[in-house]
Formats: sequence, C-alpha cells, structure tokens
Amino acid sequence: MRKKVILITGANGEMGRGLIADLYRNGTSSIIAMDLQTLDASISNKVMEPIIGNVLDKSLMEQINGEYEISAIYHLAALLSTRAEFSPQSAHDVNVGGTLNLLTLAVEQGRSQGKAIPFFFPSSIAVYGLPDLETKKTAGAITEAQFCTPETMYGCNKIYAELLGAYFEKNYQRLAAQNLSGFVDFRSIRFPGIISAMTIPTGGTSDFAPEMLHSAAKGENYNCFVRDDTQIPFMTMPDAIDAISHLMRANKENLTQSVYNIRAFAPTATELREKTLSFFPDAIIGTEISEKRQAIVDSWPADCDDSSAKTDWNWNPKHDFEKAFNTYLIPNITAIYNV
Ligand code: AKB
Repeated sequence: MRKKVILITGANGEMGRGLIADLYRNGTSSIIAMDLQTLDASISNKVMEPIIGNVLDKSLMEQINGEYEISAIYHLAALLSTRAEFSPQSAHDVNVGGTLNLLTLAVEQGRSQGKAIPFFFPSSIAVYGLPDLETKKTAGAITEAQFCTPETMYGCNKIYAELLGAYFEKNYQRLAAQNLSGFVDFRSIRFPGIISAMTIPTGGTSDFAPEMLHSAAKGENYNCFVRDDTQIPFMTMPDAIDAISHLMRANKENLTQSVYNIRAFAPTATELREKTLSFFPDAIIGTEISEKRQAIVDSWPADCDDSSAKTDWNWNPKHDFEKAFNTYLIPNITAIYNV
C-alpha cells in the first residue's frame, strides 16, 4: 500500500521552511519534503521523508506517484523575479515545466484516488504590469482582474502557471473519451513582498525590505536599490503561511475564484527606512538605485485589493505595519542576532 503523505516542494525555501514548521506545529507529520539540496536542519526532523531531487525529473515524479498516496500538494519550488531575469530559460523550466510536472502528478493521484487533490500554488504580484508610474499611482489597490500584463519572466511564468492550474482542474484532456477534469483542486495566492524575521530572501525584487531590516539588525551598512517613493504591498511570513493554511482548509463551495490577492501593508521605501531606523538608530541605510530592478518594481501595483479573499475564506492578516515590527519582526530579529 502507498504511504499517505502531504508533498511540499521547495522545502528549503523561506516559505517552505515556514510552512513545514507550521504544519508540524499543528500536528501534521506525514510530510515528504522535496528540494534540490539536503533539508535545512530547522526542518529535517519535522518531515516524514526528504526527497532530494528536481521538479523537472519526470522519472522521480513517477517514483513518487508509485510510492505515496498524496492528500495535498504545496508546490513552492520557484526561481524568483530578479534571478529569473538573469536565467530566463531556467526560470521557465522550473517555474512552468516544474509546475506542469507537479500538476500531472496531482491528476494521476486524483485519478487513482477517485477525488480532487488540493494543490497550492504561490503566485505573485509579479503577474501585474502597470505601464507607468502615473497609472500605478492612479490605480491604487488593484483587483485580480486588472493589469494582468506581466513584464518579467517570473511574472509570465506565474500567470501561465495559474492558467495551467485552472486547465488541469476544469478542462484537462477535454477530448479524452473519459472525463479527466476534477481531479485537481487548484488554489493560488498572488503574494506581495514577504518579510520574514527568520530568513532573508534571495533572488527577489521585493527583497529591499527584508534586506534593509536584517542589515540594520546585523549592523551592516545597506544601500536600498529602489527610490524612496517606491511603494508595493507587503506582508509578514507568518501571515503568508497562515493564509496558505486558511485557503487550503476553505470549503470549495465558498471559493468564487482559484487565484486571490492578499496583502497586509503597503509602505514606501522611505516608511520602511524610517521604521527600521526607529529601532536601529545607528543603522546606515543609503540608496543606490538599480534602474533595471527599479523598473520591475515600478511595474508592480502600489497595493492590492484583497476583498475577495476576505469574503471567500476569511483572510485577515495578524500583522499590519505597526504590529509587523512591534510584535513579530523586531522581537525575533533582535533575538536571532542577539542585539
Ligand atoms: C520577488 O520579489 O520576486 C517575490 C515576489 C514579489 O513574488 N518576492
């Protein structure tokens, strides 16, 4: 008999580590955690089995399909926006090819179990493409239906993967003799920038916020790579992990869409700097604008409308801007760096 498990890819990533810790804390131990590298010590004892491998490895997918009965898939493996611009082909392979492989695994699992397999996919505000700063300012908090014209490989990958998920759920192999739809229960969140106290992201273009804060805490000088007036939505990592769990537990009948915006606060880079300096007054936070990374962030919305998530599955962040710093970021960061 196949072992009953939950599959998480991208296990060593910031979100993967946070999700595994949260699931483990809530009593889930049947996790198989997939990553290219050996699992981080912080999660290796929280999973049933590590799977060291590549989401592009189709034979590995077949092996997983034969060995495990999967009750849910959290497909977190991805190359983020900045790294994807330096390696667009690799980004397409991982962000799209990898997702196609995991969706195929999900549909195979659904067919063998005779039910829809819940599949979580982390999308991003990178799917949006505001054409200029005036439009960005006027648009304000945008809905899921607005400005879906991504300007990065990562954003293109994410919006196509969203469409793939809907296809696998609703129209998979629609010319086949038997009906093969309904074996995947695709659920996705377009995450804003995410700030974790425990980890620093790599390869993102919203990384200026966590980089600024962690550098200040470590006593390292930091040059912010975007203008002071730059504004995009953010949230804390605990809220991001809570949102994943809330959406995956939601009653399918209540979900009016497969992809949702969420956000908690939308500070400017100046507000992030001032807040950081209020806790670390000796920090040296300069500005050294990367015009190309600035152009990416300028194409992202100033804020997102998350009313559908609030209505459909009671999304409600714990951390607004003040609480994010006062109750989560500063207490944990000062403990981690012993400052
Ligand atoms: C990135 O900066 O690429 C990500 C994102 C906004 O999806 N953090």
